[in-house]
Amino acid sequence: MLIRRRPELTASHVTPPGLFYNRRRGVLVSAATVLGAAMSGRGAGLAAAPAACDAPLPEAIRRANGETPSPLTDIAGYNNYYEFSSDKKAVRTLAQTLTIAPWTITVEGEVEKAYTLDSTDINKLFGTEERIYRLRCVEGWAMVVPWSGVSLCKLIERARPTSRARFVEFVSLKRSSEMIGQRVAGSIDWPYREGLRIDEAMHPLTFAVSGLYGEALPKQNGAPLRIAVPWKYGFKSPKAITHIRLVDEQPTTSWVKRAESEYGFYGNVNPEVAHPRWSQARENRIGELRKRPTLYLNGYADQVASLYAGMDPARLY
Ligand SMILES: Nc1nc2c(c(=O)[nH]1)N[C@H]1C(S)=C(S)[C@@H](COP(=O)(O)O)O[C@H]1N2
Ligand SMILES: [Mo]
Repeated sequence: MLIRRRPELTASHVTPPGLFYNRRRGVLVSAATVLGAAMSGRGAGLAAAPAACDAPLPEAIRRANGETPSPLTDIAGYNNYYEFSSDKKAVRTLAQTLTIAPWTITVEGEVEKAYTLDSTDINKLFGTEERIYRLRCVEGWAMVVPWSGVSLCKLIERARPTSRARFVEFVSLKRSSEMIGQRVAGSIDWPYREGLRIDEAMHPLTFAVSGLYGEALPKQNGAPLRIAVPWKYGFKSPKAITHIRLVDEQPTTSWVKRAESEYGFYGNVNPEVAHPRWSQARENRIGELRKRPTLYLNGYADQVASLYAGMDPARLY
């Protein structure tokens, strides 16, 4: 078992050098890939190029390998949502005070065409599909969740990111009049902020969620729009987002700011990297008696391990 030590982070090893977004091809490419293509004269079919936004995901991946979704009563009754409470069973009731319409989502920053939409326009513009994803909280509990929504890359592509867009920052709502947990002293520095590297955000698995079990997303699960990044611990999936900001530097995120020794920017699920206060080797799927072994990248390694080529997995907590 690896016990993690504080890494000496430098910008050069957290960001793959020379990674940029190719607007025409709709993919992220590396400078080396482009050079290789130029030298070999092959413009298409580059083995090393990351998946395009519309790359089809295998059916098994979209359906959690046929695993049975957790009951709605668990998914919508046991929640982490510190804007309301740190009591997971109280969130369901407390979150009902939130007004979710009208609600705008702004995509901005290092883009050619920033835009703002009402949350209800997202499915009209981009369509909707179901994804059954495993969700693994850093605390050690897990569920299987039938979300509906759209790949986040569709929302990002519409704004046409510039070559300076290397990270994506998500900003959740700050409205203490309706979010009583935001009035608690010593809590998170609101609003909740999260972030991804641009290639993580553009990966077709990364999902902008507007529904659950085929219905509108319950408020306690992050309505009207939350993110789901299934290979990362749950804290990397922000709820009630209002801004998606393309930025050139790695953003500061809420949990890193609150407890830098416990949470990192990556939050990749890894059974071999213990949290300073507990092991991550096993997990408790809500409703089950026996614990299950935790899977590397939460079982999505075939899809996303290549995003971290050349990086030490022990540092990606
Ligand atoms: N805005 C916001 N987003 C958040 C959180 C939060 O407190 N506030 N908690 C995170 C954590 S720790 C987890 S495990 C998941 C839980 O999602 P769920 O309640 O839908 O299962 O939401 C994440 N997104
Ligand atoms: Mo979590």
